[in-house]
Amino acid sequence: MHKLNGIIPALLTPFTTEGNINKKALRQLVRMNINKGVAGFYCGGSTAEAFLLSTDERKELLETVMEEVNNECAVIAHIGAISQDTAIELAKHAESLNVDAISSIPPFYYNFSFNEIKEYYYSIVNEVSVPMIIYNFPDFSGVTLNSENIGEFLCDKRFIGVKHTSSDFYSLNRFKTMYADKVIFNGYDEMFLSGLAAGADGGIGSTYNFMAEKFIAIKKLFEEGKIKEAQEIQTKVNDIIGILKKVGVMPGEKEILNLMGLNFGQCRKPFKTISEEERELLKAVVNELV
Ligand code: MN9
Repeated sequence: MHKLNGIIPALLTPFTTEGNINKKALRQLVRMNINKGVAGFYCGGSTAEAFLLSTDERKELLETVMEEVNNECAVIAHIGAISQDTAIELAKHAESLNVDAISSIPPFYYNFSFNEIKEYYYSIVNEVSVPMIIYNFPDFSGVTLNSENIGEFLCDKRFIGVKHTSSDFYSLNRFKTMYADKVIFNGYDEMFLSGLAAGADGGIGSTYNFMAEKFIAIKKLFEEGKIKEAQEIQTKVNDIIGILKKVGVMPGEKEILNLMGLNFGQCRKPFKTISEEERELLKAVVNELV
């Protein structure tokens, strides 16, 4: 198994003008990031528009990424779905491709009880032998997994970590303190350094798609104790994330990749289309990055 404690882009999904997955562009993005030295990829998550893709498209996405990665770094496959059966189907598919780990958001929308959420996760790990990373993202899923809930999973060796997309760093610190051997990922890129300070082993993020080198540098500086320098890069990164939040994070990220010469197209509807004015703002970001 590859080491997971590093910078892991949560891959965006490129679409052709006809609206199909653009495999060539996806391979280019993967290659660009392997060359930058990322620890691996998170495939098929929120950033990939997972819940706007069909089950077959989610499989196609992972197959393409696995082919291009060719065992050069880790791949974590997000297999989460509101339907337990679909999640199991995707988990089996991911296992057949030899991914390093699977990951899942808790089942959402129906306000499932914690017992139902446990049933969901255990039904998946009982069907496959690939380890699971819990994806805790209360802002989007509407489901909050507290440290007690997370503990109920992490005490089982099949659950190897948590992707924590939350500004609740107290909880992150508790997970890491109680389960030191598990891998804890920071989820919000704008708080990466804060996540490291709370005990995160690495990060999984969407802005890593086009500026992984900045986060690799923050992590290195943090480990060397150069906090002021790490903070300076985090602030620069946050200026860019501020612009993305203004124009719409995922449509903005795709436009940045388009401007960098990768053909990422647009997000699926109902995501917005970037306006000419917004494109100008993003051009300034790209000019600063290269
Ligand atoms: O994977 C990402 N979350 C989503 C985590 O895309 C929904 C983050 O990388 C954020 O996009 C990023 C901007 O808020 O931190």
